[in-house]
Amino acid sequence: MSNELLEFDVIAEALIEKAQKDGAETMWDRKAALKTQCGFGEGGICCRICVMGPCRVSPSPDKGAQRGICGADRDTIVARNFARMCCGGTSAHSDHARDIVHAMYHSSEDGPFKIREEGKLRRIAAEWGLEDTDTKETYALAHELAEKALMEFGKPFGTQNFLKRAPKTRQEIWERENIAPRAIDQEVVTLMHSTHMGCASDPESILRRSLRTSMSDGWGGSMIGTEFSDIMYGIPKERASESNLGVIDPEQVNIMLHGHDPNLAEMIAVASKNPELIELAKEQGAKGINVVGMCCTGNEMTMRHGIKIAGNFYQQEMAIITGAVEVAVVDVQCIFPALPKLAKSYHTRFISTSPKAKIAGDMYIEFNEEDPLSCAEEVIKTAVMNFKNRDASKVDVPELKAETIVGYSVETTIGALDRVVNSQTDVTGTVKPLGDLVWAGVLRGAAGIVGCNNPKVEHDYAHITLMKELIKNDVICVVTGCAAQAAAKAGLLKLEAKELCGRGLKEACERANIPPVLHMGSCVDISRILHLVTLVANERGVDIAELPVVGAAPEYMSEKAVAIASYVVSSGLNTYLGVMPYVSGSENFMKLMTEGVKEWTGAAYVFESDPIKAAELIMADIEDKRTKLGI
Ligand code: BF8
Ligand code: SF4
Repeated sequence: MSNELLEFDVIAEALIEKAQKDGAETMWDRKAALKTQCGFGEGGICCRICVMGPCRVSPSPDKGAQRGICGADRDTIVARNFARMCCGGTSAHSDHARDIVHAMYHSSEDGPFKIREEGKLRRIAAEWGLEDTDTKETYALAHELAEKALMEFGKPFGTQNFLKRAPKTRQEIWERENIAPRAIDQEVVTLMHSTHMGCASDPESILRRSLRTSMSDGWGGSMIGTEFSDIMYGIPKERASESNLGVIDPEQVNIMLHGHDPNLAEMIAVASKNPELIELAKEQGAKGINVVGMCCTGNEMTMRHGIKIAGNFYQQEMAIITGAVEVAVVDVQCIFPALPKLAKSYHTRFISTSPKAKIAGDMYIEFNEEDPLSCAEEVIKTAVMNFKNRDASKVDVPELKAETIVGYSVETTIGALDRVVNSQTDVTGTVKPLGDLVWAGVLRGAAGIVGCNNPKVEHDYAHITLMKELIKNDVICVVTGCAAQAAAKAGLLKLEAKELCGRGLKEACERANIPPVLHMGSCVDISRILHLVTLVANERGVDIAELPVVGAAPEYMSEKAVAIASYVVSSGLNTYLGVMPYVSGSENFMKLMTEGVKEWTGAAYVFESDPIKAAELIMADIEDKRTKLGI
């Protein structure tokens, strides 16, 4: 099958042809079967919030039905649908975080969940106002901090603890605009309530509440997910890895980890080193056990262990189509329900592990926090024993893979920045060198480029084109999620990528010995970007909205990305979306998103599907910010 949306991806076409030969169905077959997608859904003007509907209203104010049966007009319907996407995204990130906190609550000296970063544990405990953080026994403190973190989901009073990191000006804006998020569960529940039939109909109020709910993701759930994962599993450090389907090794037992939550993945990483299981693999004729990552689990694992990245969202099917994956094991989020059926076209066993994401047609091995290693060992044993079932005639692994450097947590990035200063005379261990580079104009600014793949967009093209345009113009890029994996595959996470940069960024990369595009982790790790930007704003004594920094999601598809865009805008950064969310049916709501919100937060959503044009807009935005700062 030839598909113009794949031209940028040099190995996809061959694998899709292979799938057809193997009688396996892919997302492209399903996309074709769907024919034209629904225009009402696309515009966000179909309401099925109550059972008097569904009510599809006209996108035009001049003809057709103007209101649903209850009287909701297109502005209300679009706003409510948008709000519910923010709820979905916030729930996903935050419930992930809750699982991490639960694991920390179960941590112990001799159990499978341990505290690896005692310093960070003590720092965050102090930041959150716990007592005796210097002296308390490690696990007693970890349990106390975990309990406090669980309260962030349901505390009856107060706002999210991490908001205090932000510049004072930003905190005042959040208070003034009533978008400072309270308990995470409360924000989601209250917005679901607001958008129930017969509740809020004022689009402006619904958008404000959507921002507040999304804020409970960015500065709540996601930030907790990142920081607590670091405490338990380690702060990511600079390290080498490889990326693309070529990391699947036909001579080894291949286990593809897919999903998001590092709890399961970490246990699999541990269990895959069990000498008995490695021996068992050898007895089956394999050279060893090869764990590879897909999507955000891949990001978590490459950031902390250098585990190789098999691919991003859109490649989850491709990996199985190689015919060399013994087990695809998943936890939550971004997992195609199509995978069990696809796996049956090959020898692959598809294993789900989370009761929250029980997938029809799976083999189910529940991940139990109280005995996590047994699930991991069973997964690996299943993979090892499945090696002999491979059909050699169906094995075809593309050779393509790219070297990559990963691991830019905030801490590691600050460490790298220390290389550009004179450690004898200058302050080290801060973001000051980054601020200096931006203020001096060596770097014009920075862009956080994040998000998914979407078959509405040529695979990886928008990510890579935007990144290349920006680095050419001396804008340093920080990336997470599937955007980071796109960058990795395209070679943008290598030191050599400096050759694609403008003079200033090239020089900065040489002095700091970093690539121009920095992998900051999974999608919850966008909180690392928020944190870094916050540190720079605080160091310079300005608000986040004043910095020459933008957010972008060129190929996003998920509700999580909608929540992300909303908390990034609320944090003061203009956010460039390459795919239209379902809001085009309401001009008024679009105007609120692109203009109105600017008056509240100092930033707005920008819709631009062409990455070249988006880059031009971003450069103009960055230069405008610089002028206003007088730099
Ligand atoms: O949280 S970028 S496709 S994998 S949603 Fe999913 Fe999108 Fe990838 Fe991670 Ni994020
Ligand atoms: Fe129709 Fe109103 Fe019910 Fe929505 S809430 S389905 S617009 S009647």
